[in-house]
Amino acid sequence: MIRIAIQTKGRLNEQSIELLREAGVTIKEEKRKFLMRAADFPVEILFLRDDDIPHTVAMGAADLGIVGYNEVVERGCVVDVLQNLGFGACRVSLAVPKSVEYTGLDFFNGKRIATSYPNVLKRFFDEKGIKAAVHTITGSVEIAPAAGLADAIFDIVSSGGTLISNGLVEVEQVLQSEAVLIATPGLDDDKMAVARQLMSRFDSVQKGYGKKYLVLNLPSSALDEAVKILPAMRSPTVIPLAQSDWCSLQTVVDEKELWSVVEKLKAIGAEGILVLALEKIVL
Ligand code: PRT
Ligand code: ZN
Repeated sequence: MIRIAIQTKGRLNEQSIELLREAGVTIKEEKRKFLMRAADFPVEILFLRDDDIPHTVAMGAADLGIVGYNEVVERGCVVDVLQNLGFGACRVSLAVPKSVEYTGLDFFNGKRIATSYPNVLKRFFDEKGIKAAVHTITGSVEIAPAAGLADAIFDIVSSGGTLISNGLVEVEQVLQSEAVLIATPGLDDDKMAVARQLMSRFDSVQKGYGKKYLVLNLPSSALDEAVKILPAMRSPTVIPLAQSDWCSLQTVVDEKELWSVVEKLKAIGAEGILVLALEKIVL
């Protein structure tokens, strides 16, 4: 039995549960407890505040954890980061009021900076030789400059909307983050085998993120051109149709390229184009 800690509620909770579910680890949602056994895989799920996950995994009270990389770095706990999980992307950045003239890192010398990530910030300032007063605030860091509590902030940014609505401008990106799978250092062989199995399943789920399955009919004469348009994993699957000069083509397409690919295929005579959801890619 392996124990994996995930966030109880908050931004990473739903996607952590969803990733586990897609990897074949399901928990009965209706009666959520602090510690739950998965129905179909030798895993126990421990629900914690994200702040507590790195420490819990470092001391071995949970074998694995799903948490933002920013929390791992901030807590400074000794854990192994096994895998990036492809969700919860954000950055931890310095931001200043848009009214000030920002001329570079020297700006922060002698300034007061509000943050919930004091350790990451102090380390960054030490590396850069900046002497600033770092004030730790839990909660709404972005209101600190307007409230006269700080000259600048160091906080998580994702879309940037929160900064804009508080009259702040992002000036330095210090740490890139996303949800990661962490492990207690030196897991025994049995637990590591389960961890590897989970990692391989997570990998398959992630490979399916942002991908679509495309099925279409095409005049056989346009096949060579279609193959050039399609960025298939190896090469598209081609199936002959009853009408001898036509074929059916199946392939995986990145969602970002979907419309441009579809339009190019239509231009060379493709018909009956189906775009289907793709769940996992097992390589
Ligand atoms: O209760 P608990 O302690 O477990 O949760 P929490 O409130 O400390 O964390 P939570 O749930 O807000 O975030 C969990 C993790 O999600 C973070 O540690 C990050 O790894 C990740 N993440 C990804 C984010 C964001 N994106 C994000 N946008 N965490 C917070 N934000 C906040 C940010 O603090 C700021 O207030 O969103 C605002 C900025 O967002 P934009 O889109 O306006 O730029
Ligand atoms: Zn937290």
